[in-house]
Amino acid sequence: MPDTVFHRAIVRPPTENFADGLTTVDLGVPDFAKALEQHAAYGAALERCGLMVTRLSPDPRYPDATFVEDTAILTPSGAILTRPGAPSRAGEVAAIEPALRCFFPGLPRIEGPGTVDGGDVCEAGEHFFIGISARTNAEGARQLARHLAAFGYTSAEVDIREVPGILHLKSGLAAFSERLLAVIGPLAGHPAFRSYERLEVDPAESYAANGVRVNDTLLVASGFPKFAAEVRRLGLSTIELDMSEFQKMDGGLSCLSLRF
Ligand code: CIR
Repeated sequence: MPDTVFHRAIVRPPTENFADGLTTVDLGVPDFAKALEQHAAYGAALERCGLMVTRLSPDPRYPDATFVEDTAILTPSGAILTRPGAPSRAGEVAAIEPALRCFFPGLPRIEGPGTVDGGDVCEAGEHFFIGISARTNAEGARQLARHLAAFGYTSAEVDIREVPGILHLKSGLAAFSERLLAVIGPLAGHPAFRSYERLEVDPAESYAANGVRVNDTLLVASGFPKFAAEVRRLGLSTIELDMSEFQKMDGGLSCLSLRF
């Protein structure tokens, strides 16, 4: 089964109150103007990868709404609306639903008490890893696995609750192909990844693990030279993007778009 080919992406630029969003890191207050610039560069990079990019309006009701990835799971066979684990983000799903309905008429959803953040869901071809985290609970993971199975996909759970320093599964894991994963050390030995080739990310560069494959290109965060060199050694073409302002809000490359 070849890797998924992406044609479109949905993004939402940050709002002026972006700094009021949730964060667990202590990297300072994000600079709004710089965040807008970085977001524009991100959208342009998706276009360079051949995607048609839909830019939604910034939504000041939800300071974290720029992290659109958390609101839905998109697959070639259909989409699922999530139910984010942070109460302040719950309304983001209804806010994005109309845009998704243009492309996915049937949209099953995660129902309470289940919770799922899209950042906890990593697609590797026809197999999905589902993180159990502070945001995604076991009930949400079970519901999601059932929806994915109805679409013809398999899945495995990965409990990250004891893994320090990561908010979501994809804060420490990326699928660069259906066979190759980039993964942080504390997750590398997880049985769910046993049959995969693994590129273990240097602990000093763990943020770099949240790369995004967009067709033949990998989007990677700039400022992680060891990781960039390893990725180049694998023969993958990359676009490096400055993510400093989103990193301050616990966000990475994958969270800024829904790709399909
Ligand atoms: C949050 O805490 O929900 C946001 N500040 C960051 C969400 C990042 N999303 C992601 O990794 N998928």
